[in-house]
Amino acid sequence: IQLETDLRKAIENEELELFYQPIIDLEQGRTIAFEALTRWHHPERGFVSPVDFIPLAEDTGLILPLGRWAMLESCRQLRAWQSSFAGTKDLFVNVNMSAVQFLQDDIPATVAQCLKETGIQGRNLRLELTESALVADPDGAAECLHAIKRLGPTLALDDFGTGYSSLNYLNNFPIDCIKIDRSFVGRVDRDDQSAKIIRIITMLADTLKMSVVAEGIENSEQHMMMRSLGCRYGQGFLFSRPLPKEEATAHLKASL
Ligand code: G
Ligand code: G
Ligand code: MN
Ligand code: NA
Repeated sequence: IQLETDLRKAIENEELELFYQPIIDLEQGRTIAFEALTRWHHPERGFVSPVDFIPLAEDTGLILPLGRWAMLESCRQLRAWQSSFAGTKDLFVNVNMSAVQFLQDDIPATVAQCLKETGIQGRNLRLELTESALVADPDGAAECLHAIKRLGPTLALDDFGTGYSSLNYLNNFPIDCIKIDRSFVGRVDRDDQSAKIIRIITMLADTLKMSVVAEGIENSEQHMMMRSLGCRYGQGFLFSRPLPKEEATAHLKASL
């Protein structure tokens, strides 16, 4: 309960902060996007992990203001980068969306508001969702995703491989990108079976004209393996941890 009160205040007082993890083109080495990840520095408890406060936010409805804040702040940051640096026209920012937001918020309206307020192009925003956002109300979700896409943003299916990974999802929803969960990527250098599964996923994505991002690349063997298995993009500690905005800005400057 105390934590809930504190989280409510943290959202109101903007005590939350976004960190940004670079997403890399594995062939060219360029940073093509940043994934925005929310961080909370609690005044007494110190750093509280999103693994703890995101479920709390979902249970209490606080995920709505938190999610709106995260999207707006990501768009503002992208706008700042685009104003500061040439060659950032195609850079985009990935924002995580929770299933609860799909059920309770009017996401297309939130997206439209963020685009209007910051002036960024819709195509420079990518929303990450998990299968759980689609299961409860598939028809409602499909309608919502199409409404989002009409505004320009693209959609990534996060943690792919961990849920039911029903191929129906790829068929019935307008998904642009598959993010292969780090549980596969983390053992691709040791486990032939994981490599085979990843190969099937990249072939499937190619056929469906979706892009693929490998999550959690931690060493150069994994990097090389993912490339050779047909995965064009990746993120992970090998390239960079999630960075506070000043460091992300320095990273971007160096990678342009
Ligand atoms: O940043 P870290 O890897 O510790 O994140 C842990 C989990 O919290 C991940 O599943 C991530 O997607 C989720 N997460 C981080 N920031 C946000 C956010 O702003 N919104 C939502 N819905 N999830 C987030
Ligand atoms: O669920 P989602 O994919 O949004 O989770 C993102 C989480 O993965 C963040 O908490 C981020 O800190 C974490 N992460 C990013 N890169 C790596 C990595 O290379 N290794 C590990 N173990 N975690 C990572
Ligand atoms: Mn994610
Ligand atoms: Na993930």
